[in-house]
Amino acid sequence: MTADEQKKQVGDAAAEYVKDGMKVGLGTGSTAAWFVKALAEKVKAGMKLTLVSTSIQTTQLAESLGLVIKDINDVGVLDLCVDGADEVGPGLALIKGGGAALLREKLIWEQAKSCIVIADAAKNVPLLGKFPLPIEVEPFAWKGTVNRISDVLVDFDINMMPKVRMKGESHWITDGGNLIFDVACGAIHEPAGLAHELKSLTGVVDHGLFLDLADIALIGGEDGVTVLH
Ligand code: ABF
Repeated sequence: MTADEQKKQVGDAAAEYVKDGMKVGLGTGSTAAWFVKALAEKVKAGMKLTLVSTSIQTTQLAESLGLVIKDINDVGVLDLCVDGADEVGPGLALIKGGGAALLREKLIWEQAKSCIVIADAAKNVPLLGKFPLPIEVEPFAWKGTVNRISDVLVDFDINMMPKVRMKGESHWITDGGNLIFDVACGAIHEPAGLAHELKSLTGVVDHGLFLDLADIALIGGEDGVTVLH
């Protein structure tokens, strides 16, 4: 199975967790897109859902499929959020943010009773860090913030400089107007400690470490979907 076939496999599988009347958060990325498409089929067949989105990109996809996206401030606690990831590590520790949607994703995850992460097999790793860690930074005085981030990284034996994400010639600005810096950590041995220290820095809005947030992971593969707890 190709990675995309696995992404569809787990997107379809996640849609089976959605029941009529649920309030559901829609994730961002190519795997989450398969989930959105599967959900659109259920809604076409009569399922009634309240939906919120983690990005402009997902909102545009959902609305193109005839789905109605509500304002997260109008819906209260969500029953479920389904989203992709860049890496799924031990204890369902995740790296997310490759799609530059980490802040809105994390906010919606925090408002959901249950979170399901969906990923192709290659995303399932024994140690986080091969995928560069995204860090969302306030644009004002960002150079000072990057220096503070670098100091924290050194404390965790990560001697790599944060690299601003570019889209063509311009700095990639997130849906919320912030910058994304990627750090090629190589390996993250203390995800909780690093997450705490990064979040404490003035100028850091958030980061791509999603810890103790996923309830289950659906991992695609030749032999079917593996459910990780
Ligand atoms: C989004 O999906 C991002 O947080 C994550 O980086 C990305 C994974 O994208 P894909 O499913 O296309 O691999 O949730």
